[in-house]
Amino acid sequence: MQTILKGKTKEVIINTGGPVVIIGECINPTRRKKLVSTLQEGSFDYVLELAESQIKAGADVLDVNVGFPGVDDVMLLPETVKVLQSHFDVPLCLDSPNPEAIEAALKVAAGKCLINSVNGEEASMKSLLPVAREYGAAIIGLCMDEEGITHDPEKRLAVAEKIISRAGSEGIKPEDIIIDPLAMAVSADPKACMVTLETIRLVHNKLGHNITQGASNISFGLPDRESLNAAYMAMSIFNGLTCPIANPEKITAMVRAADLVLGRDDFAVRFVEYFQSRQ
Ligand code: THG
Repeated sequence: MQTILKGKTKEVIINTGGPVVIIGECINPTRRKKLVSTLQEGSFDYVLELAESQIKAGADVLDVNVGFPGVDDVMLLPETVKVLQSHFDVPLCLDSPNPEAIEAALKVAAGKCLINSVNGEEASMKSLLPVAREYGAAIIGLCMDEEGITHDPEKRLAVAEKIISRAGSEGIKPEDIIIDPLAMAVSADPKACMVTLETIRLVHNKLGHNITQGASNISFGLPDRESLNAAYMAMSIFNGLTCPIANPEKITAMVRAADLVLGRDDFAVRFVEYFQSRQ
């Protein structure tokens, strides 16, 4: 299955058979005070810096989250999208819990965006699926609903199936739905990673959809997050993860290595190119 996203002109194809597509996570106020302060001053310079450095480091798509307390992201998200698209051609992943901000951003965005995210709750599906359909956007479907986040992979699969079926009846094609099995902190729950890895395997084998997840979620509260994230990411890719949301500075080398190991990089062309670009 292929999910196609577009910037102004550039197409990015996410294929369930790989290679892995990287969604850069860094335009996000979590732990980035400078992003909040510069945006509060009305400056997009730092957003543009984050975009450029992530693209250089291997990001194929950029996640854009500008939500923080006291901000009106119904105004700020579309403004940020316009500024980013006037400088860069990569497709954007619009990351906001506010459906109005998502819609306002889609109104001004060129190409084909990814909505981050829709979940299995009635209110979420009802407000966002018609918007996705109207603007021709793809969606990320989170494996959670009114019952919360289950620890049973089969139940997470069932939530994914519910979102896919409901989206289908709203006129959204299966290939435009990327499933997020929900990566959670392993410090808080020793089984957290295994539940998600099994969900990835089930979604990949039974539904055949593209799969994303926040790559650094699992390591919250632990030292040496990079090693932990890399181990988890490699196993996730083997099970069917195709488009992680991650810091490209920290993940691209490992992703190129995983694609090579999995026979998706003939003669190690991309692996070597990336290595050389970092010298
Ligand atoms: N699924 C979906 N969307 C998501 C997430 C998900 N969006 C948000 C989040 N999870 C993914 N994005 C981030 C962004 C920033 C950080 C973590 C996840 C973060 N970064 C630290 C920093 O910048 O200091 C450290 C991370 C690092 O650089 O290694 O806190 O799960 N659909």
